[in-house]
Formats: sequence, structure tokens, C-alpha cells
Amino acid sequence: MASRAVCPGSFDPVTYGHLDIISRGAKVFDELYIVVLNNSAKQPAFSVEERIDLIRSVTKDIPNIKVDSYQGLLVNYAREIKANAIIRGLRAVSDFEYEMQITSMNRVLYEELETFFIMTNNQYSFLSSSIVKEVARYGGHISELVPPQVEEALMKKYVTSK
Ligand code: COD
Repeated sequence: MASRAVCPGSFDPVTYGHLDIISRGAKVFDELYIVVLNNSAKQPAFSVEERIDLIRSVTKDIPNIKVDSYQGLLVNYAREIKANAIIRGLRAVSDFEYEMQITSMNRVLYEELETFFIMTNNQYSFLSSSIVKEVARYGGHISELVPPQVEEALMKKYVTSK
């Protein structure tokens, strides 16, 4: 049976940190579904469609990737697409508590679904979508943090709209 994993996130917008996790995960699983979900603690800057378009554009050379969105619980999405695993990235100890909480909750809701963690590449350990948006908003340099398509979308959102 082919292995199928889900890589869930807000991806608001996708960064080189996300891409690192996605490309490494795609080498381990036969199929990797990247799914844009709602994080109730965050207010997104980009619409779901914009986030999906950007992810599709920056992952177009990785053949075993599908990009999708879902309204609802991650475990229900995983059940619907018959995924065996969840992939999450870990940056620092500060991520651990939150990740442990949602991993435990997801296991209560769907015991057979295992979560796998990929340690961040040191180069991206400080990187988050929030930090990128903050820098972009004030006109800082972000080309080392996000792919060119994402940089362009951020510039359109924050610089040309001023
Ligand atoms: N290096 C390595 N990994 C990174 C980096 C980086 N620089 N940046 C981000 N990542 C990883 C994150 O650790 C995460 O694993 C993934 O990339 C996505 O990150 P974000 O920030 O885009 O996404 P989150 O953390 O906001 O996603 C949270 C979900 C949307 C997955 C979560 O809220 C969810 O599952 N929502 C649906 C409702 C649900 O089922 N909730 C859980 C049960 S309570």
C-alpha cells in the first residue's frame, strides 16, 4: 500500500522553512498532501485560494505533492483522503508544547494516525510566516526567506497598497 501523509498548516504565506519540510517529507512518503487549514488563533493575511496558488507554484517541480484546503478538523481530512501520517516541522523548544498538545489531541480523535516531526534546517530555525509578514510590512528585505513568487505577493499586499 502506498504511504500517504498530510502536511497541514496555515501557510500564510508559504516560506522557505515550510518548503524545506515539504520537500524532505515528499522524499519519505509516496504521496504528500499539503492542506491549508484554519488555525483559530491566527488571522490570515492571504485568502485560502491565494495560499493554495502560492504553494502550487513553489512546489510545481515536486511530482508526488497535492495541494488542498479543508474546513474542519485535520483528522477528518486525513480520514477522508485515507492518509496514514501527519508531518509537522519543529523549530525550537518553544514549538514543542503546542505540537505536543495538538498531536495528543489528534491521537485521541484518530488513534491510527501517526504524527512525524521533521527538525528544521538550522538556516530556517527562526523563520515563520508571521516574521516574514512583519518584515515585508515595513519594507525589509525578504528574498532569503521566501520564494520570488511569494515575495511578489507580499510586496503587492503590503508595499503597493500603501
Ligand atoms: N522550519 C521548520 N518547520 C516550519 C518552519 C520552519 N522555519 N515554519 C513553519 N514550519 C512548520 C510548522 O512547525 C508546522 O508544522 C508547519 O510548518 C505549518 O506551519 P504554519 O505556521 O503555517 O501552520 P500552523 O501551525 O498554524 O497550523 C496549525 C493547523 C492549521 C494545522 C491547526 O490549527 C489545525 O490542525 N487546524 C484545524 C483544526 C484542527 O484539527 N485542530 C487540531 C485539533 S485541536
